[in-house]
Amino acid sequence: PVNHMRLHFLCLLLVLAPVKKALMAGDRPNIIFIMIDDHSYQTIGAYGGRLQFLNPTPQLDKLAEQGMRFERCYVENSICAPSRATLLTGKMSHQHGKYSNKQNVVFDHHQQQFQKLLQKAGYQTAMIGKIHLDGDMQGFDYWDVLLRQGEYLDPQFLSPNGVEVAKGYVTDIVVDKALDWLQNGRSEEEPFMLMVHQKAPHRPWIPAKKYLDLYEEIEIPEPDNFWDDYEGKASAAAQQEMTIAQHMRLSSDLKIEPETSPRYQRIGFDGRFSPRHEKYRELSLSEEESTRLYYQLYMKDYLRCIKSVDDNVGRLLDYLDHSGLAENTVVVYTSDQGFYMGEHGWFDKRFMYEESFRTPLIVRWPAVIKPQSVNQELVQNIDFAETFLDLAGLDIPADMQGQSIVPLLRGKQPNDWRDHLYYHYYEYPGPHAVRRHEGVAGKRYKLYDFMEKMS
Ligand code: SGN
Ligand code: CA
Repeated sequence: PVNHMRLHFLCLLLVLAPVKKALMAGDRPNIIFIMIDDHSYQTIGAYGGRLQFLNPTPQLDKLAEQGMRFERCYVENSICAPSRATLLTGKMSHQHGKYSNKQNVVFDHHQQQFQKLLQKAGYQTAMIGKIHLDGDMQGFDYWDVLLRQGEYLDPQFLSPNGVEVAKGYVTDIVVDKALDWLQNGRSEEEPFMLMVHQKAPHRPWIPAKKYLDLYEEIEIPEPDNFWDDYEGKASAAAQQEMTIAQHMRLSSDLKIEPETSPRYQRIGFDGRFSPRHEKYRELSLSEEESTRLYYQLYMKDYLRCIKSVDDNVGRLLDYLDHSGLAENTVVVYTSDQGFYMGEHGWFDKRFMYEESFRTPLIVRWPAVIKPQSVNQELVQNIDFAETFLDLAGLDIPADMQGQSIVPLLRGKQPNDWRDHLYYHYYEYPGPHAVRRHEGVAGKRYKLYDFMEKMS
Protein backbone atom coordinates (compact mmCIF):
# COMPACT_ATOMS: atom_id res chain seq x y z
CA PRO A 1 0.00 0.00 0.00
CA VAL A 2 2.88 2.39 0.75
CA ASN A 3 4.31 1.97 -2.73
CA HIS A 4 0.87 2.50 -4.14
CA MET A 5 0.56 5.82 -2.35
CA ARG A 6 4.00 6.89 -3.48
CA LEU A 7 3.01 6.16 -7.06
CA HIS A 8 -0.12 8.23 -6.70
CA PHE A 9 1.88 11.07 -5.25
CA LEU A 10 4.37 10.93 -8.13
CA CYS A 11 1.55 10.93 -10.66
CA LEU A 12 0.02 13.94 -8.96
CA LEU A 13 3.35 15.76 -9.11
CA LEU A 14 3.68 14.96 -12.80
CA VAL A 15 0.20 16.26 -13.49
CA LEU A 16 0.74 19.42 -11.44
CA ALA A 17 4.20 20.25 -12.80
CA PRO A 18 3.06 22.07 -15.96
CA VAL A 19 0.35 23.90 -13.97
CA LYS A 20 2.96 25.07 -11.50
CA LYS A 21 5.22 26.18 -14.35
CA ALA A 22 2.39 28.17 -15.93
CA LEU A 23 1.69 29.84 -12.62
CA MET A 24 5.34 30.79 -12.29
CA ALA A 25 5.45 32.66 -15.62
CA GLY A 26 5.39 36.30 -14.65
CA ASP A 27 5.57 35.67 -10.91
CA ARG A 28 6.18 38.82 -8.86
CA PRO A 29 6.87 40.93 -11.93
CA ASN A 30 8.20 44.47 -11.78
CA ILE A 31 5.64 47.15 -12.52
CA ILE A 32 6.13 50.51 -14.21
CA PHE A 33 2.93 52.51 -13.99
CA ILE A 34 2.83 55.59 -16.20
CA MET A 35 0.05 58.09 -15.48
CA ILE A 36 -0.40 61.10 -17.69
CA ASP A 37 -2.40 64.18 -16.75
CA ASP A 38 -5.40 64.75 -19.05
CA HIS A 39 -4.29 62.51 -21.92
CA SER A 40 -7.24 61.82 -24.22
CA TYR A 41 -7.52 58.49 -26.01
CA GLN A 42 -8.39 60.56 -29.11
CA THR A 43 -4.75 61.68 -29.38
CA ILE A 44 -3.19 58.20 -29.20
CA GLY A 45 -2.49 56.65 -32.58
CA ALA A 46 -3.34 53.13 -31.41
CA TYR A 47 -6.88 54.26 -30.52
CA GLY A 48 -7.55 55.34 -34.09
CA GLY A 49 -9.74 58.37 -34.71
CA ARG A 50 -9.38 61.58 -36.64
CA LEU A 51 -5.85 62.51 -35.46
CA GLN A 52 -4.23 59.25 -36.41
CA PHE A 53 -2.87 60.72 -39.65
CA LEU A 54 -0.46 62.83 -37.56
CA ASN A 55 1.20 59.72 -36.11
CA PRO A 56 1.15 61.51 -32.73
CA THR A 57 2.38 58.66 -30.50
CA PRO A 58 4.72 56.14 -32.17
CA GLN A 59 6.06 54.85 -28.84
CA LEU A 60 2.62 54.30 -27.33
CA ASP A 61 1.48 52.60 -30.51
CA LYS A 62 4.42 50.22 -30.21
CA LEU A 63 3.49 49.54 -26.60
CA ALA A 64 -0.08 48.70 -27.66
CA GLU A 65 1.25 46.56 -30.51
CA GLN A 66 3.29 44.52 -28.06
CA GLY A 67 0.61 44.33 -25.38
CA MET A 68 -3.09 44.85 -24.67
CA ARG A 69 -5.18 47.92 -25.43
CA PHE A 70 -8.31 48.39 -23.35
CA GLU A 71 -11.17 49.93 -25.28
CA ARG A 72 -13.42 50.50 -22.30
CA CYS A 73 -11.41 51.84 -19.38
CA TYR A 74 -13.26 54.51 -17.37
CA VAL A 75 -12.81 56.65 -14.28
CA GLU A 76 -15.26 56.95 -11.41
CA ASN A 77 -14.91 60.76 -11.07
CA SER A 78 -13.33 62.60 -13.98
CA ILE A 79 -11.02 64.92 -12.11
CA CYS A 80 -7.43 64.82 -11.03
CA ALA A 81 -6.91 64.43 -7.28
CA PRO A 82 -9.93 62.12 -6.75
CA SER A 83 -8.75 59.89 -9.60
CA ARG A 84 -5.31 59.61 -8.02
CA ALA A 85 -6.77 58.85 -4.59
CA THR A 86 -8.81 56.09 -6.28
CA LEU A 87 -5.65 54.76 -7.91
CA LEU A 88 -3.88 54.41 -4.55
CA THR A 89 -6.83 53.09 -2.53
CA GLY A 90 -8.87 51.01 -4.98
CA LYS A 91 -11.94 52.88 -3.70
CA MET A 92 -14.50 55.30 -5.04
CA SER A 93 -14.44 58.98 -4.08
CA HIS A 94 -17.09 58.65 -1.37
CA GLN A 95 -14.99 55.95 0.32
CA HIS A 96 -11.47 57.43 0.12
CA GLY A 97 -12.79 60.89 0.94
CA LYS A 98 -10.90 62.96 -1.65
CA TYR A 99 -13.96 63.55 -3.84
CA SER A 100 -12.88 66.97 -5.16
CA ASN A 101 -9.69 68.84 -6.12
CA LYS A 102 -10.52 71.50 -3.53
CA GLN A 103 -7.80 71.94 -0.94
CA ASN A 104 -10.24 71.85 1.97
CA VAL A 105 -11.25 68.32 0.91
CA VAL A 106 -8.26 66.54 2.38
CA PHE A 107 -6.79 63.16 1.40
CA ASP A 108 -6.02 61.09 4.50
CA HIS A 109 -2.61 59.57 3.76
CA HIS A 110 -2.92 57.28 6.80
CA GLN A 111 -5.56 55.15 5.12
CA GLN A 112 -4.87 51.82 3.43
CA GLN A 113 -3.13 52.17 0.07
CA PHE A 114 -1.87 49.45 -2.24
CA GLN A 115 1.76 50.62 -2.18
CA LYS A 116 1.90 50.14 1.61
CA LEU A 117 0.90 46.50 1.13
CA LEU A 118 3.39 45.99 -1.72
CA GLN A 119 6.14 47.54 0.35
CA LYS A 120 5.35 45.26 3.29
CA ALA A 121 5.57 42.27 0.95
CA GLY A 122 9.09 43.22 -0.13
CA TYR A 123 8.44 45.26 -3.27
CA GLN A 124 10.57 48.36 -3.74
CA THR A 125 8.17 51.25 -4.27
CA ALA A 126 8.78 54.63 -5.91
CA MET A 127 6.55 57.53 -6.96
CA ILE A 128 7.80 60.36 -9.20
CA GLY A 129 5.87 63.31 -10.65
CA LYS A 130 2.30 64.58 -10.31
CA ILE A 131 0.11 63.12 -7.60
CA HIS A 132 -1.88 66.25 -6.65
CA LEU A 133 -2.50 65.05 -3.09
CA ASP A 134 -1.14 67.52 -0.53
CA GLY A 135 1.10 66.18 2.22
CA ASP A 136 3.80 63.55 2.59
CA MET A 137 3.38 60.31 0.65
CA GLN A 138 3.30 57.03 2.59
CA GLY A 139 4.33 53.53 1.53
CA PHE A 140 6.98 54.64 -0.94
CA ASP A 141 10.67 53.88 -0.39
CA TYR A 142 11.34 56.81 -2.70
CA TRP A 143 9.02 59.68 -3.54
CA ASP A 144 9.65 62.93 -5.35
CA VAL A 145 6.39 64.56 -6.39
CA LEU A 146 5.43 67.77 -8.14
CA LEU A 147 4.22 70.41 -5.76
CA ARG A 148 0.40 70.68 -6.11
CA GLN A 149 -0.52 70.98 -9.84
CA GLY A 150 3.11 71.10 -10.96
CA GLU A 151 4.58 73.56 -13.45
CA TYR A 152 6.00 72.95 -16.92
CA LEU A 153 9.20 74.94 -16.60
CA ASP A 154 11.65 74.68 -13.70
CA PRO A 155 9.05 72.84 -11.56
CA GLN A 156 9.14 72.49 -7.79
CA PHE A 157 9.31 68.98 -6.36
CA LEU A 158 8.38 67.88 -2.85
CA SER A 159 10.26 64.96 -1.30
CA PRO A 160 11.29 63.94 2.23
CA ASN A 161 14.07 66.55 1.76
CA GLY A 162 11.51 69.37 1.38
CA VAL A 163 10.82 71.50 -1.70
CA GLU A 164 13.43 71.74 -4.45
CA VAL A 165 13.38 73.29 -7.92
CA ALA A 166 14.46 71.13 -10.85
CA LYS A 167 15.71 73.10 -13.85
CA GLY A 168 14.27 72.24 -17.24
CA TYR A 169 11.11 70.93 -18.92
CA VAL A 170 8.89 68.90 -16.64
CA THR A 171 8.19 65.93 -18.94
CA ASP A 172 11.90 65.26 -19.41
CA ILE A 173 12.70 65.83 -15.74
CA VAL A 174 10.15 63.30 -14.48
CA VAL A 175 11.66 60.59 -16.69
CA ASP A 176 15.25 61.66 -15.86
CA LYS A 177 14.37 61.07 -12.21
CA ALA A 178 12.68 57.74 -12.99
CA LEU A 179 15.69 56.48 -14.96
CA ASP A 180 18.01 57.62 -12.24
CA TRP A 181 16.03 55.62 -9.67
CA LEU A 182 15.98 52.54 -11.91
CA GLN A 183 19.74 52.72 -12.43
CA ASN A 184 20.97 53.89 -9.05
CA GLY A 185 18.12 53.95 -6.55
CA ARG A 186 16.99 50.33 -6.21
CA SER A 187 18.51 46.96 -5.53
CA GLU A 188 18.29 44.14 -8.06
CA GLU A 189 17.26 41.60 -5.42
CA GLU A 190 13.59 42.47 -5.10
CA PRO A 191 10.90 43.40 -7.65
CA PHE A 192 9.84 47.03 -7.94
CA MET A 193 6.79 49.20 -8.44
CA LEU A 194 7.74 52.49 -10.09
CA MET A 195 5.07 55.14 -10.71
CA VAL A 196 5.98 57.74 -13.34
CA HIS A 197 3.42 60.55 -13.37
CA GLN A 198 3.53 63.33 -15.93
CA LYS A 199 2.13 66.85 -15.63
CA ALA A 200 1.70 67.19 -19.40
CA PRO A 201 -0.52 67.74 -21.32
CA HIS A 202 -2.43 69.60 -18.59
CA ARG A 203 -3.45 73.22 -19.08
CA PRO A 204 -1.70 75.61 -19.96
CA TRP A 205 -0.25 73.22 -22.58
CA ILE A 206 3.35 74.47 -22.77
CA PRO A 207 5.40 72.49 -25.30
CA ALA A 208 9.13 71.84 -25.11
CA LYS A 209 11.12 74.42 -27.06
CA LYS A 210 12.16 71.90 -29.70
CA TYR A 211 8.52 71.16 -30.55
CA LEU A 212 7.17 74.72 -30.74
CA ASP A 213 6.81 74.49 -34.53
CA LEU A 214 5.68 70.88 -34.79
CA TYR A 215 2.44 70.55 -36.83
CA GLU A 216 2.62 74.30 -37.62
CA GLU A 217 1.66 73.86 -41.28
CA ILE A 218 -1.01 71.24 -40.64
CA GLU A 219 -4.76 71.84 -40.38
CA ILE A 220 -6.16 69.80 -37.48
CA PRO A 221 -9.62 68.43 -38.40
CA GLU A 222 -12.50 69.55 -36.20
CA PRO A 223 -14.74 66.90 -34.64
CA ASP A 224 -18.21 66.46 -36.15
CA ASN A 225 -19.90 67.92 -33.09
CA PHE A 226 -17.54 70.91 -32.74
CA TRP A 227 -20.44 73.35 -33.22
CA ASP A 228 -22.80 71.53 -30.81
CA ASP A 229 -25.71 73.77 -29.74
CA TYR A 230 -26.63 71.44 -26.81
CA GLU A 231 -30.17 71.20 -28.13
CA GLY A 232 -31.96 68.22 -26.55
CA LYS A 233 -29.28 67.67 -23.88
CA ALA A 234 -29.55 68.23 -20.14
CA SER A 235 -29.24 71.96 -19.41
CA ALA A 236 -25.92 71.25 -17.64
CA ALA A 237 -24.37 70.70 -21.08
CA ALA A 238 -25.06 74.29 -22.09
CA GLN A 239 -24.24 75.77 -18.67
CA GLN A 240 -20.60 74.68 -18.41
CA GLU A 241 -17.66 77.07 -18.78
CA MET A 242 -15.28 75.08 -20.92
CA THR A 243 -15.87 76.11 -24.49
CA ILE A 244 -13.01 76.84 -26.83
CA ALA A 245 -15.03 79.79 -28.13
CA GLN A 246 -15.60 81.55 -24.78
CA HIS A 247 -13.38 80.18 -22.04
CA MET A 248 -9.86 80.07 -23.37
CA ARG A 249 -7.44 82.68 -22.08
CA LEU A 250 -5.73 84.59 -24.90
CA SER A 251 -2.56 84.79 -22.84
CA SER A 252 -1.65 81.63 -20.90
CA ASP A 253 -3.87 79.20 -22.86
CA LEU A 254 -3.52 80.37 -26.45
CA LYS A 255 -0.34 82.45 -26.11
CA ILE A 256 -1.65 85.04 -28.55
CA GLU A 257 -1.24 87.84 -26.05
CA PRO A 258 1.76 88.25 -23.76
CA GLU A 259 1.22 86.84 -20.28
CA THR A 260 1.33 89.43 -17.54
CA SER A 261 -0.09 87.59 -14.52
CA PRO A 262 2.51 87.07 -11.76
CA ARG A 263 1.81 83.33 -11.66
CA TYR A 264 2.86 82.67 -15.23
CA GLN A 265 5.71 85.14 -15.02
CA ARG A 266 6.93 83.24 -11.97
CA ILE A 267 6.91 79.90 -13.76
CA GLY A 268 8.75 81.59 -16.60
CA PHE A 269 7.15 81.65 -20.01
CA ASP A 270 10.77 82.54 -20.92
CA GLY A 271 9.97 84.30 -24.19
CA ARG A 272 9.21 81.10 -26.07
CA PHE A 273 5.91 82.46 -27.37
CA SER A 274 7.11 85.92 -28.47
CA PRO A 275 7.00 85.04 -32.19
CA ARG A 276 3.37 84.03 -31.74
CA HIS A 277 2.54 87.34 -30.05
CA GLU A 278 4.02 89.12 -33.05
CA LYS A 279 2.14 86.95 -35.50
CA TYR A 280 -1.33 87.54 -34.06
CA ARG A 281 -0.98 91.14 -32.86
CA GLU A 282 -3.10 92.75 -35.58
CA LEU A 283 -5.79 90.09 -35.88
CA SER A 284 -9.37 91.01 -36.60
CA LEU A 285 -11.49 87.92 -36.96
CA SER A 286 -15.17 87.05 -36.87
CA GLU A 287 -16.36 85.00 -33.89
CA GLU A 288 -16.41 81.86 -35.97
CA GLU A 289 -12.94 82.47 -37.38
CA SER A 290 -11.44 83.12 -33.97
CA THR A 291 -13.02 79.95 -32.52
CA ARG A 292 -11.49 77.98 -35.37
CA LEU A 293 -8.11 79.59 -34.78
CA TYR A 294 -8.29 78.93 -31.01
CA TYR A 295 -9.03 75.29 -31.73
CA GLN A 296 -5.95 75.01 -33.95
CA LEU A 297 -3.70 76.70 -31.40
CA TYR A 298 -5.03 74.61 -28.51
CA MET A 299 -4.80 71.31 -30.34
CA LYS A 300 -1.30 71.92 -31.62
CA ASP A 301 0.11 72.91 -28.24
CA TYR A 302 -1.60 69.91 -26.65
CA LEU A 303 -0.22 67.55 -29.31
CA ARG A 304 3.25 69.07 -28.95
CA CYS A 305 3.11 68.30 -25.22
CA ILE A 306 2.09 64.74 -26.12
CA LYS A 307 5.08 64.44 -28.41
CA SER A 308 7.40 64.91 -25.42
CA VAL A 309 5.32 62.50 -23.35
CA ASP A 310 5.66 59.88 -26.08
CA ASP A 311 9.41 60.44 -26.51
CA ASN A 312 9.86 59.92 -22.80
CA VAL A 313 7.85 56.70 -22.80
CA GLY A 314 10.36 55.61 -25.44
CA ARG A 315 13.25 56.42 -23.11
CA LEU A 316 11.74 54.20 -20.40
CA LEU A 317 11.07 51.34 -22.81
CA ASP A 318 14.64 51.56 -24.16
CA TYR A 319 15.97 51.22 -20.66
CA LEU A 320 13.86 48.11 -20.08
CA ASP A 321 15.14 46.57 -23.31
CA HIS A 322 18.80 47.32 -22.63
CA SER A 323 18.72 46.23 -19.01
CA GLY A 324 17.03 42.93 -19.83
CA LEU A 325 14.08 43.85 -17.59
CA ALA A 326 11.47 44.08 -20.36
CA GLU A 327 10.29 40.46 -20.27
CA ASN A 328 9.10 40.42 -16.69
CA THR A 329 8.12 44.06 -16.23
CA VAL A 330 4.48 45.04 -16.57
CA VAL A 331 4.23 48.48 -18.17
CA VAL A 332 0.90 50.23 -17.66
CA TYR A 333 0.04 53.45 -19.51
CA THR A 334 -3.03 55.46 -18.53
CA SER A 335 -4.31 58.94 -17.70
CA ASP A 336 -6.10 60.38 -14.66
CA GLN A 337 -9.13 60.97 -16.93
CA GLY A 338 -10.03 61.71 -20.52
CA PHE A 339 -10.22 65.14 -22.14
CA TYR A 340 -12.18 67.06 -24.78
CA MET A 341 -10.37 67.73 -28.02
CA GLY A 342 -13.04 70.10 -29.29
CA GLU A 343 -15.93 67.60 -29.06
CA HIS A 344 -19.07 69.61 -28.09
CA GLY A 345 -16.85 72.67 -28.64
CA TRP A 346 -14.96 71.93 -25.40
CA PHE A 347 -11.67 71.49 -23.64
CA ASP A 348 -11.37 70.09 -20.05
CA LYS A 349 -13.21 67.05 -18.62
CA ARG A 350 -15.57 66.32 -15.63
CA PHE A 351 -18.67 65.15 -17.57
CA MET A 352 -19.77 61.53 -17.73
CA TYR A 353 -19.87 61.92 -21.49
CA GLU A 354 -17.55 59.49 -23.21
CA GLU A 355 -14.50 61.68 -23.94
CA SER A 356 -13.91 62.55 -20.28
CA PHE A 357 -15.39 59.47 -18.58
CA ARG A 358 -13.20 57.17 -20.60
CA THR A 359 -9.42 57.07 -20.27
CA PRO A 360 -6.66 55.29 -22.20
CA LEU A 361 -5.25 52.04 -20.84
CA ILE A 362 -2.44 50.10 -22.48
CA VAL A 363 -0.63 47.25 -20.72
CA ARG A 364 2.48 45.43 -21.92
CA TRP A 365 3.79 42.31 -20.18
CA PRO A 366 5.82 40.23 -22.62
CA ALA A 367 5.97 37.17 -20.34
CA VAL A 368 2.17 36.90 -20.25
CA ILE A 369 0.15 39.16 -22.59
CA LYS A 370 -0.40 38.10 -26.16
CA PRO A 371 0.80 40.91 -28.47
CA GLN A 372 -1.83 43.03 -30.26
CA SER A 373 -4.56 42.13 -27.79
CA VAL A 374 -7.62 44.32 -27.58
CA ASN A 375 -9.90 44.06 -24.56
CA GLN A 376 -13.54 45.17 -24.55
CA GLU A 377 -14.49 44.57 -20.89
CA LEU A 378 -15.62 47.41 -18.64
CA VAL A 379 -12.67 48.29 -16.44
CA GLN A 380 -12.32 51.29 -14.17
CA ASN A 381 -9.67 53.14 -12.19
CA ILE A 382 -10.97 51.42 -9.02
CA ASP A 383 -9.27 48.27 -10.44
CA PHE A 384 -5.65 49.45 -10.43
CA ALA A 385 -4.78 48.87 -6.76
CA GLU A 386 -6.27 45.35 -6.82
CA THR A 387 -4.41 44.58 -10.04
CA PHE A 388 -1.04 45.56 -8.56
CA LEU A 389 -1.69 43.46 -5.43
CA ASP A 390 -2.71 40.51 -7.57
CA LEU A 391 0.43 40.86 -9.71
CA ALA A 392 2.47 40.68 -6.51
CA GLY A 393 0.57 37.56 -5.42
CA LEU A 394 -1.03 39.34 -2.46
CA ASP A 395 -4.55 39.07 -1.05
CA ILE A 396 -6.92 41.87 -1.97
CA PRO A 397 -8.49 43.56 1.07
CA ALA A 398 -12.26 43.10 1.17
CA ASP A 399 -12.94 46.84 1.41
CA MET A 400 -11.30 47.64 -1.94
CA GLN A 401 -14.06 48.16 -4.48
CA GLY A 402 -12.52 47.14 -7.79
CA GLN A 403 -11.40 43.89 -9.35
CA SER A 404 -7.98 42.72 -10.50
CA ILE A 405 -7.65 42.83 -14.29
CA VAL A 406 -4.88 40.20 -14.24
CA PRO A 407 -7.26 37.49 -15.60
CA LEU A 408 -8.01 39.81 -18.54
CA LEU A 409 -4.28 40.31 -19.12
CA ARG A 410 -3.90 36.53 -19.20
CA GLY A 411 -6.45 36.43 -22.00
CA LYS A 412 -9.31 34.98 -19.91
CA GLN A 413 -12.92 36.06 -20.19
CA PRO A 414 -14.37 35.68 -16.70
CA ASN A 415 -18.12 34.99 -16.78
CA ASP A 416 -18.74 37.11 -13.74
CA TRP A 417 -17.01 40.24 -15.02
CA ARG A 418 -19.01 43.39 -14.23
CA ASP A 419 -21.48 44.76 -16.73
CA HIS A 420 -22.04 48.21 -15.21
CA LEU A 421 -19.95 51.04 -13.79
CA TYR A 422 -20.81 53.74 -11.28
CA TYR A 423 -19.78 57.38 -11.75
CA HIS A 424 -20.08 60.46 -9.55
CA TYR A 425 -18.71 63.98 -10.16
CA TYR A 426 -18.90 66.35 -7.16
CA GLU A 427 -16.95 69.54 -7.81
CA TYR A 428 -19.71 72.11 -8.23
CA PRO A 429 -19.47 75.03 -7.82
CA GLY A 430 -15.96 74.87 -9.22
CA PRO A 431 -13.76 75.60 -12.23
CA HIS A 432 -15.62 75.12 -15.55
CA ALA A 433 -19.02 75.03 -13.80
CA VAL A 434 -19.90 71.41 -14.56
CA ARG A 435 -22.93 70.44 -12.47
CA ARG A 436 -22.67 67.66 -9.96
CA HIS A 437 -23.94 64.39 -11.42
CA GLU A 438 -23.91 60.64 -10.94
CA GLY A 439 -24.73 57.74 -13.17
CA VAL A 440 -24.35 54.15 -14.25
CA ALA A 441 -22.95 52.95 -17.55
CA GLY A 442 -23.14 49.63 -19.32
CA LYS A 443 -21.45 48.82 -22.60
CA ARG A 444 -24.24 50.36 -24.59
CA TYR A 445 -26.23 52.80 -22.48
CA LYS A 446 -25.61 55.36 -19.78
CA LEU A 447 -28.06 56.77 -17.28
CA TYR A 448 -27.07 59.95 -15.51
CA ASP A 449 -28.65 62.48 -13.30
CA PHE A 450 -27.52 66.10 -12.96
CA MET A 451 -28.21 67.64 -9.58
CA GLU A 452 -29.31 70.93 -11.03
CA LYS A 453 -30.43 72.46 -7.76
CA MET A 454 -27.18 71.92 -5.86
CA SER A 455 -25.41 75.16 -5.06
C1 SGN B 1 -6.78 74.06 -13.06
C2 SGN B 1 -7.09 74.46 -14.50
C3 SGN B 1 -8.45 73.93 -14.91
C4 SGN B 1 -8.51 72.45 -14.66
C5 SGN B 1 -8.20 72.18 -13.19
C6 SGN B 1 -8.24 70.75 -12.78
N1 SGN B 1 -7.06 75.89 -14.64
O1 SGN B 1 -7.66 74.71 -12.19
O2 SGN B 1 -8.66 74.21 -16.28
O3 SGN B 1 -9.78 71.94 -14.95
O4 SGN B 1 -6.88 72.67 -12.93
O5 SGN B 1 -7.36 69.96 -13.52
S1 SGN B 1 -5.61 76.64 -14.72
O6 SGN B 1 -5.84 77.93 -15.26
O7 SGN B 1 -5.06 76.69 -13.37
O8 SGN B 1 -4.75 75.81 -15.59
S2 SGN B 1 -6.90 68.63 -12.88
O9 SGN B 1 -6.39 67.79 -13.97
O10 SGN B 1 -5.86 68.95 -11.93
O11 SGN B 1 -8.06 68.04 -12.24
CA1 CA C 1 -6.06 65.63 -14.83
